[in-house]
Amino acid sequence: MDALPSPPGLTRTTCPYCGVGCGVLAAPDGRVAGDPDHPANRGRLCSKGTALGETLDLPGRLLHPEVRGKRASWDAALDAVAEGFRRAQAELGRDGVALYVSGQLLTEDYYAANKLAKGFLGTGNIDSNSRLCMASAVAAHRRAFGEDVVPGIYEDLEAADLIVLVGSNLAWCHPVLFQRIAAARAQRPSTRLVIVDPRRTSSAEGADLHLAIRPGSDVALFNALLAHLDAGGFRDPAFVEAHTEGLDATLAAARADAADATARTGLDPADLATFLNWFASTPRVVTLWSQGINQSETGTDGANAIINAHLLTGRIGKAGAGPFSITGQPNAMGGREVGALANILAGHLDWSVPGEADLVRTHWNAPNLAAGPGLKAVDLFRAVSAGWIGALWVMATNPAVSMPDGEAVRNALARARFLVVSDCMATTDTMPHAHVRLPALGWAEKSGTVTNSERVISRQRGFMRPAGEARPDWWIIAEVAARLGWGADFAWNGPAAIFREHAALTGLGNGGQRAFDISGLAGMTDAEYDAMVPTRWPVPAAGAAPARFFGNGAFPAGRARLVPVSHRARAEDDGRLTLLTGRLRDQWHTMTRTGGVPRLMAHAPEPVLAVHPADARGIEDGALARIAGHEGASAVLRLRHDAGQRRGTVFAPMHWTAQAAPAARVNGTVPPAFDPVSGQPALKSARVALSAFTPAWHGFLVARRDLGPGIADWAAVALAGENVWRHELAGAEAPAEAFARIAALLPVEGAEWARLEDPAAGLYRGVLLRGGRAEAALFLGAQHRLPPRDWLAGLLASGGSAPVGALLAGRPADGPPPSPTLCVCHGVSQEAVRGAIRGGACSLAAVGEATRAGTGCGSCRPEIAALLAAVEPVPV
Ligand SMILES: Nc1nc2c(c(=O)[nH]1)N[C@H]1C(S)=C(S)[C@@H](COP(=O)(O)OP(=O)(O)OC[C@H]3O[C@@H](n4cnc5c(=O)[nH]c(N)nc54)[C@H](O)[C@@H]3O)O[C@H]1N2
Ligand SMILES: Nc1nc2c(c(=O)[nH]1)N[C@H]1C(S)=C(S)[C@@H](COP(=O)(O)OP(=O)(O)OC[C@H]3O[C@@H](n4cnc5c(=O)[nH]c(N)nc54)[C@H](O)[C@@H]3O)O[C@H]1N2
Ligand code: SF4
Ligand SMILES: [Mo]
Repeated sequence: MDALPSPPGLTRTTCPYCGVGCGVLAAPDGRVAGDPDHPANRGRLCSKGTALGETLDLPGRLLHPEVRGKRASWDAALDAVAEGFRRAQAELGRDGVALYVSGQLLTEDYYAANKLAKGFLGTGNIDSNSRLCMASAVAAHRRAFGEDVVPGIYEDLEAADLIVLVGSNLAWCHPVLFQRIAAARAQRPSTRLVIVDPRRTSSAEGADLHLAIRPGSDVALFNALLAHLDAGGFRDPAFVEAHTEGLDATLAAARADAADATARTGLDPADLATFLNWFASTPRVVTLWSQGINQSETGTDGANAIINAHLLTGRIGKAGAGPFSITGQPNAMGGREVGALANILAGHLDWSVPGEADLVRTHWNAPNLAAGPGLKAVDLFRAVSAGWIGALWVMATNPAVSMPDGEAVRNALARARFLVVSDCMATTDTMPHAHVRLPALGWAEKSGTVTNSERVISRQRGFMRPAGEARPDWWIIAEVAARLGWGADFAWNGPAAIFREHAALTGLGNGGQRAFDISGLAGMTDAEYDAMVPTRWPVPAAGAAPARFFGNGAFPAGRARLVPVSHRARAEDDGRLTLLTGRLRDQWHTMTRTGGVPRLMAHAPEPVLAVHPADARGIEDGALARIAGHEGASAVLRLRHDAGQRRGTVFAPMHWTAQAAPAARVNGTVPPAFDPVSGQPALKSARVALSAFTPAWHGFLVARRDLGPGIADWAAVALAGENVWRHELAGAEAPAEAFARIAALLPVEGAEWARLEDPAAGLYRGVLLRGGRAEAALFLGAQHRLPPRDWLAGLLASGGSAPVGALLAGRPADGPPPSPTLCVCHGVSQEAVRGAIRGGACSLAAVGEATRAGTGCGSCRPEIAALLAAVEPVPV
């Protein structure tokens, strides 16, 4: 690809959220647009990408280093880190220290962290939050191909005649890719889309088939497929013969499962047959999978079951065909490349292959290279808790929220003898436990590379000055290394130098045995690195490389392996429900960035538990409900009846934290069970008991201050507009007492309360007025049904006024009652879209014309499609 000059005044960079890896054009004032020249998105951005400009001056940045709660100079903080690690190793030996890092680091940061841990501290104890995310896919690739390689590219999704999404809510989690698929299907309507997911997600809107599979039974489904493909003569005998091994045992295992496939998967036999026939009869098929597969005790087997079907039919390495593991974080792929997981070495090198550790040792000049793999995430935090790890360094991840067995992990962090946390934000749930806090550059400030799901390496380029004293992660690591005596080995003058060192390693001893080879980039000058265009690996030093891997059966290990896998039934007879956890459209993980953007909060302002009405134990829609799981730990969320939820399952988002809604954190309920092959935690299979949560009062407060979630027994706080916070509340005290107590927390100088009370009905409403304008609104009732909050919040944000009667009613004196925001780009409510449909708008385009909904980033289009299917037009 030729160099793309930056349009004048704009910086070409890459979105820091999901693994689609969209190119972004950023202006110095923080305005962003999709990069029309980036191959991943060709100008598109989703709701989160579109709102990036609103995350740049987030309050709450960590602005300077701190040691034991006190501001410190960089020198003092770095000295403290070095000393802490030195002491821990002196006391506990080499493996008495650990790093826990993240797919949100840039490749250069990630490489530096891994080099410090494995090369110089000499321990394998460096794991990444990718353990929670991609480990099963990595393990499956390695079992099947001998190396962790994603064969396909995004264009395959557009060239396919059948796309199967397994355990992936692409419409919300990889929205731009979903839009590419939608656009391709609009052009070629014969392209079929099948969704395999226990819930009817947004991705299922417009799909040709939704298989609401029993959780954990994907192996049985794909084994049934394999047996069907073989029995029906769809095997590619020449391909299988020449390029694979393991056929007989794999088929035997598959046939054993196939017999009972409908019982095991819980699928309708006709739907199952349709899927098997479509797959069998469509040569160009892509099977894309994500966390519904990976985050399971059988995650690696599930991924191999998918790959088996593609190997048997030779549908791999060809345009429009292949198994496709999609990555979650922006640099999940980069972390695998640099080997920052406890069980792999840098550059796709492996301890278990003779000679490969030597390549790393020599390249790094690191005689103390770790002798073998270290502790994986779950065991790593157990070791911290047990006191075996004397110093832990957490970078760019928030394990206090995102790890399973949340209570135990928080206890481990609290008990850690020496904890260093590098983050951009000052107040994550992990931060309070840190002995040393190190401020890292944020997205708009840092420079380096990331690799997306289709192996395209893109530049992130800083375009803003660092906040406070924030520094690049690689620099922080190199400075600590220098203080430990390894300055010469970490003497980089910038990310380009690190990238060159990393690229060079991938070519060492690589006569084509390792697919991951970017040694052709090792000679880049700083200027070339600065101008680097999106580049797909491999880039060998000599010769050209095709975009897809494994064309004509060229596997790195010679042959690919069909891996025999068998369905393992989950125990489901305990009267409880399976807790599926995952993501919401507009939130990113622990909300440290997206939670600060009101329009991103608007789509789902409070934590909601989706439950099939028949499983709701009589709990009403909109009431609070408790789920109790691992060791009795529980979470309380707002219950929503959702007929699209598979019976026997509930769904809760993973996003809520102690900062926003302490009682709605779900990971306490999730046990630390993991896949035995990959070590990836099973984050989607906790068993929980559902019960009503019946407080004495329910309420909400909208105010110009964040009073924090500590003001009631149950609370969820969300930014609802510029300087307006919405607090959802519930508690055990008498409603009148609660009203008085919370009202007293608000400043009243020059302001007065207008109140409406009906003690007999347990109803207390108040609006704090200053000069005729609402400062705050506090509504309490014995029932969970309360007026909508959006209108009041909007009024506070705009500084507008309204008659007191309307304020106390929580709705405008005239006009329609407010309803939740659906399209965040144009602020269009659900009700407005419903109204347009009732008025005759019968397509996405017509709704867009009538309301503008869906005409911005497009992330809400699947939800509009769902309303189009559900709402009847009113005949005129
Ligand atoms: N909006 C948004 N987008 C994101 C992120 C975010 O935080 N917010 N995070 C990014 C990251 S790091 C990741 S890893 C990806 C994750 O992307 P996805 O994997 O698409 O997201 P999840 O919501 O975790 O889970 C996907 C689906 O798996 C289903 N599922 C659960 N159990 C099973 C099962 O046994 N079988 C099958 N077939 N399906 C099952 C769930 O119902 C859920 O709908 O998203 C990335 N993109
Ligand atoms: N129940 C349940 N739990 C889950 C999941 C699930 O589906 N269900 N999914 C799992 C998955 S797939 C993932 S990926 C994890 C994600 O979980 P986490 O990684 O814990 O979540 P984030 O909120 O993304 O945390 C990233 C942190 O890094 C900081 N940060 C951002 N950029 C930088 C940087 O450049 N440098 C530094 N030093 N810091 C930075 C942010 O401020 C933030 O605090 O959650 C996992 N946990
Ligand atoms: S799909 Fe959205 S979140 Fe993902 S990289 Fe693109 S703009 Fe960013
Ligand atoms: Mo992830």
